[in-house]
Amino acid sequence: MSTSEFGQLEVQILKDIAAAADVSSLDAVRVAALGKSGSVSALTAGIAKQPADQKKAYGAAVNAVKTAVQSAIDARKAVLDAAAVDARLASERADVTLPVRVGPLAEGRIHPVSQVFDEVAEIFADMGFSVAEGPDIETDDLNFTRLNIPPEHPARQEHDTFYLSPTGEGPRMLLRTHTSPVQIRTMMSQKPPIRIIAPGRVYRCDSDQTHTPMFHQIEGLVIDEATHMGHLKWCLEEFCKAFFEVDDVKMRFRASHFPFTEPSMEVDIDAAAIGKPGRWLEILGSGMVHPNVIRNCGLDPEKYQGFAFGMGLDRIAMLKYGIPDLRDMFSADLRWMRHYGFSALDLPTIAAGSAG
Ligand code: 2NL
Repeated sequence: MSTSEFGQLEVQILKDIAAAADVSSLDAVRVAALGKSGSVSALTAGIAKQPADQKKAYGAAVNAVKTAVQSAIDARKAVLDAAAVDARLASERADVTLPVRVGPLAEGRIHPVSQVFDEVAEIFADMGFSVAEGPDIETDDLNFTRLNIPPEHPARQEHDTFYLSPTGEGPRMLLRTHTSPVQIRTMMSQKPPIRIIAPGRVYRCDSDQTHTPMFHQIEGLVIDEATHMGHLKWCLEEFCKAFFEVDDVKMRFRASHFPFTEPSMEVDIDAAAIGKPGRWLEILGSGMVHPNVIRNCGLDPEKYQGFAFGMGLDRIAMLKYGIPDLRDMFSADLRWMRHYGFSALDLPTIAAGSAG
């Protein structure tokens, strides 16, 4: 073929490219032109047969055809790909308002403790708190000593601690009796301001109608340079209103004692919040972090103060959702889960609370 005939070939191939209606027919055109025995590849093979003085011009003409064909293919492929995506989007559109189909997603349930944790985390996230976590197996130092509970302190007995067998190496370990060690770790490793909640499993050797050897706690900690009790009261009041989904909640702060806070307060709410007016319900313990605890974590108590609180997640789940017996929470009874569990698709929000 002479170079004057290249134009015709190119026009024909470009027509075929334009006519290709889908990616596979475009690919057939590509193979017929640029494939091993394609029409354009045949021209490349012809370069060697040209007289020496025409080789260069012939080669350049072949390359021009090749480039034109390749770029036309690329352009057509982009158009066809985009059309294929549009077609998929049109045909695979999901109607998210349809009810969930029967199947695992409709059958499965979120445990009330998980549900309540998600609700609490959402409420505190809105007030600028982040979630901190730590190990279930802790040292005596982080679980007790740094919290202003030295060895031989009577509070240690009240905690009914599970100790691990000594290994002969390092300090004797225990199962944490509260999530406070998470806050201790945070104070030891981060510079204030600190605003965290620490949820998790805690362990105490105690078992009856209202106690299980493992239960869930959520503690909160705020450390800054001018934090006072007004902040604590506002924060807990906002939490109670949001959690129990009421516009107003009557609260009572009762003087109490914890080694790690001074002063310490237990907080009760009027049970009107759960539809049973006239009774007080204890929902959490709180206080201003003891200066010794701040000092024990390497911070200067003259510069930093803050507040902390702790509550039983299982307990507030029972109060909010009318669950009668704590022990059923951990019995893995599917009938119980069907009754008290939540659908995976009911996401908790501040506006809607549990939503169902
Ligand atoms: C309760 C009482 C409380 C705390 C927990 C705390 C943690 C640090 C420093 C100071 Cl690192 N305090 N935690 C404070 C007051 C009460 O929990 O009755 N929980 C179920």
